[in-house]
Amino acid sequence: MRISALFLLFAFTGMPLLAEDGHSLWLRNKSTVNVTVVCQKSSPTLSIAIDELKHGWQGKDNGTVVLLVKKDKAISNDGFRITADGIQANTDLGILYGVYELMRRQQTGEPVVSMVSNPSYEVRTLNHWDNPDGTIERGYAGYSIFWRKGDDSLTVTDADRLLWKEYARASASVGINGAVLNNVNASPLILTVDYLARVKAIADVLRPYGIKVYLSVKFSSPSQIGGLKTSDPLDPQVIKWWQDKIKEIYAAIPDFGGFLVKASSEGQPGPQDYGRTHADGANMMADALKPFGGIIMWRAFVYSPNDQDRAKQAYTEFMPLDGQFHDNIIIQAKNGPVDFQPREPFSPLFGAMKKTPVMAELQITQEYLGQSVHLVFLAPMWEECLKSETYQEGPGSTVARCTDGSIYQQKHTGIAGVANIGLDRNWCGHPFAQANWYAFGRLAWDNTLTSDKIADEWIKLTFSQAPAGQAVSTLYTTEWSEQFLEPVKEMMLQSREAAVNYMMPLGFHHLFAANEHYGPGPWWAPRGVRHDWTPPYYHKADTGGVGFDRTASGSNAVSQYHEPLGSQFNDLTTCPDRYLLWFHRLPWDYVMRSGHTLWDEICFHYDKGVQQVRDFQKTWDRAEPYVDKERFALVQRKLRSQCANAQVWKDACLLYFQQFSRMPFPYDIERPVHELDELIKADMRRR
Ligand code: GCW
Repeated sequence: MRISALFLLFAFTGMPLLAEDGHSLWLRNKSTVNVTVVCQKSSPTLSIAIDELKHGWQGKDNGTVVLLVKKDKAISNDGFRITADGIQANTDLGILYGVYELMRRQQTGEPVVSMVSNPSYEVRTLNHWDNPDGTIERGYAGYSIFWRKGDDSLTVTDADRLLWKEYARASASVGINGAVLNNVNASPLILTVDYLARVKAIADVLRPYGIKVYLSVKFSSPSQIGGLKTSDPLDPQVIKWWQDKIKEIYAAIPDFGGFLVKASSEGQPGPQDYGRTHADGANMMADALKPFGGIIMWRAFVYSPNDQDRAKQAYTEFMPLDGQFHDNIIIQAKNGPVDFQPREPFSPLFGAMKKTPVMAELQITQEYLGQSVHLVFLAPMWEECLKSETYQEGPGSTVARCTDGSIYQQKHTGIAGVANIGLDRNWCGHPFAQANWYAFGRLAWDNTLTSDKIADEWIKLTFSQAPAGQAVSTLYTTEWSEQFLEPVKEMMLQSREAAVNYMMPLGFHHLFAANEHYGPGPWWAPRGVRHDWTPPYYHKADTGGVGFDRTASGSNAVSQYHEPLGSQFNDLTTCPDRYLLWFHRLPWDYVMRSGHTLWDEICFHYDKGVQQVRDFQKTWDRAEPYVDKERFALVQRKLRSQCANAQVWKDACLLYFQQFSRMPFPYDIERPVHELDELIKADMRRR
């Protein structure tokens, strides 16, 4: 069977499948189909657009494309229009985006029709949590592409420039237009002369691709590197220090984007150290950036080990400040109220801050979703968040519409993704993790896209290659679709729910082993450790039951959601199962809508999660004839590890919780294969 399929493919394409290290991402198709490009203007960005067309054109042989930069009111910002003749846009960058759209349509076999496309958000930015020494916080694909260790770490080489260019191209091809070059846990070093010289070099390479650079800054920089006694945002010398620093940056990088700030959060310095508010701190920096057109993205990821439910704290702290932020500030809030868990309800700040733009921060790097080992396609998670109904301005007030300017008058709109990119040859560690970079860009451009469409595009672009002189879309035969595209797409679309099932179903959250956030650690709660950093704080399991009571009689986090949502979450009969233990604490024998007890339902979910990964293994094995050897083998290996880890998750959680439920496993689930003691010991040994 395998041999004949391989033979068929060989016979069909007329060439063997090529060796593939994954470096070309979704940009693999090169063409020898001729095209004439007519463009009256010239610029570095337009040269890229022309070059892309010449090398990737998959339309009619000897076709002609006209690129026209011309004002058109229907086109906004970076948008474009595809016409029968070619592409029209207000800006050169709009043309480049139009070229990528046109080519994506050709390469995926989607009809090229007349259309206008405008991005959902103005700022579509990657946040790199890269440190000046080249390490990456929560990075699982090697060291930083921007920074490195060593004496000559700041020397810019041709190899650096090439890599940055490839990165910029890939990002631009999906519409990303910003890059925050360093970790939000920022080193003050980044604002020193030598580092700024490298920032300028990066900006110069990224510029023609329309990618603006931004920096994360440490709030205490004036006292740490400026020789000042304080970093109080209301101190005139501090204000002057920031103004001078910003002037210095813009002298080198005239289109610098602005700052991303993590302040008064997880031990980072901030305005609260000086008795000032987030608004005082953000406004001071924003005012200094304003004359240059820069913006501040101020993070709302704040919580302290106090008596208030962690899930409530960002809202409690930021809502009273609504209306106080200057107009070049966007509040950047993680998708959920806690911290990038496999599943969270949306952050109640979306839509609630009506006088302040709020942007979603999504995490592309899979800190809590199996890192670069598990195959987890994240578009369904982001789609779930973006399409969540907030009811803030009546039905239809989805998170997407509350953040993209459709509902509120906002001077700026944005969306951020914490990047999963490193020096690994395939950029993201796992071939399928590339799909998450791709998906982030596509959703940032169009927040109404479905995960299904994004997966479809990505698979076609990533796993098929046009034979010389032939359009790639001719490869998409019924056989290819049925045997490869559809099953692999199905696997991707199910993968996030599978991870939720084997890690944290039914509203469980933060059951992770400490620090590394990969394996399970529901037991982990040593004395002296902040309670809000331990899993028992979140699951609260004992013989009486399990779950976090966030109802009106508990922490009342439900009250932060607009009606009717607050009541829906509060009421057991209307709270969706997927958020059950997020909002409710229930006895183990509580009878679910399904008729099962809560305990049985928990068992079924964990069991199902493992089964799903086993099915992914089979799906992938069947895909072998359609994939190059290298990527096939790598994904196969990773699925094996994912499966082993899913089994560990299931066994650890079920055996741990069984100590409290004191109920047997339902007979129709597979039994655990590990001992709880063994798993706990192994977890402790890793610390
Ligand atoms: O999820 C937590 C991570 C930290 C991260 C922090 C944040 C950059 O474990 O590594 O720090 O969130 O988002 O600030």
